Amino acid sequence: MTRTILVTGATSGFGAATVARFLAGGWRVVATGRRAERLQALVETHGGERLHTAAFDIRDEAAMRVALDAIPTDFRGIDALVNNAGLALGTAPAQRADLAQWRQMIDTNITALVTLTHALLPVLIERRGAILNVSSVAGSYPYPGGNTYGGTKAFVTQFSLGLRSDLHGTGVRVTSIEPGLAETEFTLVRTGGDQAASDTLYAGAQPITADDIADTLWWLANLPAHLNINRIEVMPVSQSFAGFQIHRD
Ligand code: NDP
Ligand code: 8X3
Repeated sequence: MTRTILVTGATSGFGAATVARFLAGGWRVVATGRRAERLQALVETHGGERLHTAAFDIRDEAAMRVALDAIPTDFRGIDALVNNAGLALGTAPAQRADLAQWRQMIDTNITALVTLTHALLPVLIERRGAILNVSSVAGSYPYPGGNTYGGTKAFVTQFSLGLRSDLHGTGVRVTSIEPGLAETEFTLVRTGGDQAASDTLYAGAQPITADDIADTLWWLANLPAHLNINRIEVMPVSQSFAGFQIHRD
């Protein structure tokens, strides 16, 4: 039986690679994001037989519900939800941060994620499906300028664990995927389009690729039905931990 996955944030980075991975593996895919031209490009690349796209801003609950209602019958039996759409905005310390950017991160990374999850829980329970939430190492390890972004990802991880608890006995799997340094459009978005800053961050570091995360999601979605990976933290070998900072008078 052909299985179906819904991937948010499918226009770029992890999401676009995940669409390609699951289509190559024979799944049906519902791909969402704001940039309609990027979604159209996915259809041109992969064909539309097993791919349905829906362009909407995930912060717009009404638009989300219209898009869900418009999913064609063949794609409605969703077996896996990849909550991937998200972003970091800015690296300023809290005392100099832009409140509008904080709100956008909360609206996208938290509010939209829980809204979509809530809407799809009935079908995911009916199909004993999987919820794969893209969190971040930023949810576990604080760093200067990570403030609200890290807070949103801590929420994603804890929400995932709470879902596991609530969904006990339903057969639904839930995983918090926590990547570290990964080269996508993430830093371009975070810096407001500073390509040089993005290139500098990743230069020589051999960061995680979008395909690495797509492969991880593929592995998670295809595990034997009796196994659940609660959390998975993924870093490039080039990234590790550093110490606390100490201020002295
Ligand atoms: P990209 O910027 O390449 O992709 C982000 C995706 O999110 C895009 O498809 C974008 O689509 C979508 N998105 C953002 N805002 C909205 C919105 N309001 N409505 C709908 N879609 C939206 O970054 P990544 O692929 O790296 O990021 C994917 C996820 O991975 C994010 O949740 C990010 O926080 C997380 N992550 C990233 C890491 C990294 O280092 N790259 C590490 C750890 C986690 P569009 O703009 O078309 O709407
Ligand atoms: C992205 C990873 O370390 O840039 O979530 O916050 S980090």
